[in-house]
Amino acid sequence: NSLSRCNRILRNMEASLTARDRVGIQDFVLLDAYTSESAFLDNLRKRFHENLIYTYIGTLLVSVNPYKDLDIYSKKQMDTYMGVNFFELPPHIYALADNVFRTMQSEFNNHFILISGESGSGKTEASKKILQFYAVSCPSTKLLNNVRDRLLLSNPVLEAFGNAKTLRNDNSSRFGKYMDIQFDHQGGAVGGHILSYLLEKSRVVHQNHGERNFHIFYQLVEGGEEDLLRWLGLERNCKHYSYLVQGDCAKVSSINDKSDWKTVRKALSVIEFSESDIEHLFGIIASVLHMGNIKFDTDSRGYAALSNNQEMHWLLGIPNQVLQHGLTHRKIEAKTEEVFSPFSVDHAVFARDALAKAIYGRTFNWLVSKINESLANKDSSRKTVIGLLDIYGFEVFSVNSFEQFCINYCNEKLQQLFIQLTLKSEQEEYEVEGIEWEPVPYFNNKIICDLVEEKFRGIISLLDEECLRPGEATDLTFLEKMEEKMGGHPHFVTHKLADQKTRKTLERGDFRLLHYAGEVTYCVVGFLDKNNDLLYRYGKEVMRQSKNAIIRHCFPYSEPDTKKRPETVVTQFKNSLLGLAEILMSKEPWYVRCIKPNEAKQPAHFDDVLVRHQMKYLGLMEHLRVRRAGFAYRRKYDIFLQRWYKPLCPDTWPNWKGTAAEGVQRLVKHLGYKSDEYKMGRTKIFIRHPRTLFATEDSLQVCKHQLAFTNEFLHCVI
Ligand code: AOV
Ligand code: MG
Repeated sequence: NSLSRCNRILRNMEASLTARDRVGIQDFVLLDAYTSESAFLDNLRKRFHENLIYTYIGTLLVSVNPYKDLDIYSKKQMDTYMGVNFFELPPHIYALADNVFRTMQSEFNNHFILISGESGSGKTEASKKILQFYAVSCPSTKLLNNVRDRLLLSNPVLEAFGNAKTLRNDNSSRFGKYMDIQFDHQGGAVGGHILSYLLEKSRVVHQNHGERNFHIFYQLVEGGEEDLLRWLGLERNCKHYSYLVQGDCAKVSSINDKSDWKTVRKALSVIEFSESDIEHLFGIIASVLHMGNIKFDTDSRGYAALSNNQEMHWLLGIPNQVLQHGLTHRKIEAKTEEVFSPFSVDHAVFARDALAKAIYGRTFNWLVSKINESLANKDSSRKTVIGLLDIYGFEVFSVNSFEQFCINYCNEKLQQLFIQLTLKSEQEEYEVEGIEWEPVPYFNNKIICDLVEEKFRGIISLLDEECLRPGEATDLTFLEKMEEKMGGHPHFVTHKLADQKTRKTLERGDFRLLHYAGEVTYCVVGFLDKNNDLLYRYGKEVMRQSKNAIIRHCFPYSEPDTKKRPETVVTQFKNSLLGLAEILMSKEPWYVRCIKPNEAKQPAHFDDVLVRHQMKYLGLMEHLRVRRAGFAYRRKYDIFLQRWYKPLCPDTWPNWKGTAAEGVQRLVKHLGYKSDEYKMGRTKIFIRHPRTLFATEDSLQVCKHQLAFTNEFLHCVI
């Protein structure tokens, strides 16, 4: 077995060396001209054209979206990558997944995989591949297979309700997702838990040209069975629904709504949604569509009255009169009595849309909690987890609004986390451990995070402040406030603040942020409304009368009422991101950095300028520099000695009486580590190359002369 393993390494190394000119290098750490951006780009391009979309920087995986199906995700491939070290086979997302899993198993601790990259770069696909790998590679029993199926099938359900076609990506995630997969002692996947982040609800009522609403609407209309549609009062024609036609692209060539509908239906039953849950769920989806078609006329007094009678009342299970009244009035607090104030037509449209968004948004949260119930593992024995983070990527459109602001802020935070966990902490650790080190400079985007989120002074604070002045504040006063406070900030500019040349590129109602990933110009219109996310109390009260169980669940009586001001949307989002950072910081990080090769979503087209730009802002060069100059592996002395390697040295086996540091020193001497291969820090040993450790790991199994062979061989080829 060991011999065949050595042979495999040999073959892989030989193959990659002989084909080096054609297929590039599989780990950037091994690139000769490693500091040169062009060499980096050449390597990525070469590999991309050979359909080799994965490349390592040490243990970080770079992935370039191929925009075509590659034959590299079969069961056979999964088997091949199981239990294999990074060096042994060409880079693959399965190798990363497998390494995370095995580290978790041997160290019995928690991990997460941060998948990042801009919109359409392949994050969601990567996270699915990882999940599929675990589903296939983990030990299975009948019980575990149940969990496995639910974990897998939660994906199509959440994608149906939370993804949509945008101009950047036909299957763009419009919510952030963090999923924990829980494993037991034997490595069986025994449960899971999903956290979702800020769904882009505004899409329910409005889509830009060339974009769609959430997939589920089209799936239902295109794929729903005849009986079901009849029952829901729906026509099999998307054009019929005003919430589906604004983007003018109900049909998308890369999407098959009919077959996706079947997948979602099947998934819902596997996740154990009852037939009544399913009925209620689609009752809601249909109601939202009907709601969008409600039109208002002006009555004799100049107020809004429904001009057409939709079937929604029946679906929502709310008496017709009550619903109509709820859509055209709001309730005003008076001391002892209830006073109703009728809406104008504009107001009624606004309230209708607000209600549709609230219904959809809350139903989405219900869906997530329902899936979580089904994934929950009730057994209290200790488990370890691997978390998968797949969030909406950085995006820029011709017009950018509050939603892009939140999404891009979120990416800014993730980049900051990446910097803290890699570039910054790595270098600080060398300092703390007293290891000599030439610092590698990098761009720290903290300055932009602060600009957005700093208390009292940041954009979020100013926006919230304006939201507290109803009647007085407008989007424009918000803009003015920002101009007042942010003037001179190197990452903020508006029409008023700009120099002459830049001013030409800005409208008066715009502000521009220089994000780590590029400039984005935001149109300030709608920021206050969207941040307030106002839903009239009366609307909620009406919903509580529904016979639809999900709606009743989503609009509970116990909801904190208007007396206490609810947190604004952006503040809730900011806090949820803080919570996420905490969750992640308590785990061991792994990274997949996704790159989009071209803007046209085309295979075999590698746009140098676009890729170079992403390489830069993702900090790949800096990461490589730190990796090259630094140490790939480090472990506390006691762990290194006790948990792993002490059997390899007669001095330390079976019991070592001295300090752990001395023990490790003896051990590595005995193993023949050369002095430039490792450093002894204050509390940890640092090992420069994975190959050194790899050889040591193997020597636990491989006999001595084979070890020498492996070591020597690796030394001469790498
Ligand atoms: P994203 O998650 O990074 O964008 P996706 O993972 O949805 O991007 O990828 C976009 C599209 O690229 C997919 O629908 C596939 O068609 C294609 N694709 C991505 N990765 C692969 C792969 N490994 N093999 C084949 N095709 C792939 V966003 O969710 O928009 O930030 O918010
Ligand atoms: Mg996605």
